[in-house]
Amino acid sequence: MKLSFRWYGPHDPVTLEQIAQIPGMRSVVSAVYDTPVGGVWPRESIKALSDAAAAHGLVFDVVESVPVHEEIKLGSPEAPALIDAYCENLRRLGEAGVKCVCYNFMPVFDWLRSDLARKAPDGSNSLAYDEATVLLMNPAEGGLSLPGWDESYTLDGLRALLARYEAIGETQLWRNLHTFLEAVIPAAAGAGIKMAIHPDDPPWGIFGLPRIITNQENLDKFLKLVDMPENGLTFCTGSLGADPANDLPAMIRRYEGRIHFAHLRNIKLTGDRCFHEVGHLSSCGSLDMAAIIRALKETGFDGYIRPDHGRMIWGEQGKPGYGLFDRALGAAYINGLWEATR
Ligand code: DNO
Repeated sequence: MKLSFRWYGPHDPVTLEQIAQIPGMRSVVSAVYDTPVGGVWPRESIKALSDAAAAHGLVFDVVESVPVHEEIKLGSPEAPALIDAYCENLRRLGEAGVKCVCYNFMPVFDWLRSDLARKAPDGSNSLAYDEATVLLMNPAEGGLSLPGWDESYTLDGLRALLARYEAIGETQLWRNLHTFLEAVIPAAAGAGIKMAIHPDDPPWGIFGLPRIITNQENLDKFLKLVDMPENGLTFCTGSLGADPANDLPAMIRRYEGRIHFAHLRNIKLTGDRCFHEVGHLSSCGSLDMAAIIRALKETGFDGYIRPDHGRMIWGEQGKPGYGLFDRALGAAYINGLWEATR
């Protein structure tokens, strides 16, 4: 496996020097953040990321994310040109040595939480999700704004978008995903890139919006849409693990060869559709991290792993989920489990 770490670019309070000091660290996971969604990334911006990583002995070979424009998910007349632009990004990234691209196909919102800083008794805080609280918020009335989302929506724009999705049920979303994959997967293969779709987080529909990358049945269906190794998964344990019906080690075995990127983190399930994020250690939460690593090891996984969201500990302030300290502890724990299953 190749150990990696997400870095939000030169404005990230976590520096590449700090990342490079984590034992076993190899790859930087990043993206070009100043091109609007749907645009083509300038070659110089891609090169700047590679150069910055190389200056710290790291490799920039994983992108998270090349975002998918809403018009593609909606399958509108603008979709074909936007898909062409997406493919052009893949060609440019391939030329720059990128091997894996993570993306998602969640309508309107990316990951969703009800609390970005839930306090734990030990003084740390972490991201939390409580469906009852989430359902009290009404996005069409400006009742909610969370990071991780496209913050460029105006309230009117958001309302209009939500209304357009009312006509798009799951069946149409699957069709639009299929159209996207039929163009993008061959382009990725030609560019030497493996595509890794990120599961929906949490893995169920919300606010009436369809969500389809959620469980084994749907992942089976997804992988068959374009049955090529380049059409693969980001196996995010925290996302898929929020549904206790998902047997994570069994799914890892089932998808041998199709998992290109693993996001490892632990969550504590405290009720139906209610959970909070915890330290990576198995005993801190509801997921058996050792069994997850063992399944990856036994299926010959040689893709990228990154510690995922961490808590805020030791007084660190920063981007929720993406501080240095707890993610570095997560990386050390992953290294330990990996070494122990040698
Ligand atoms: C959250 C991340 C997601 C992920 C995207 C991939 O922290 O795991 O935002 O990057 O869904 O497209």
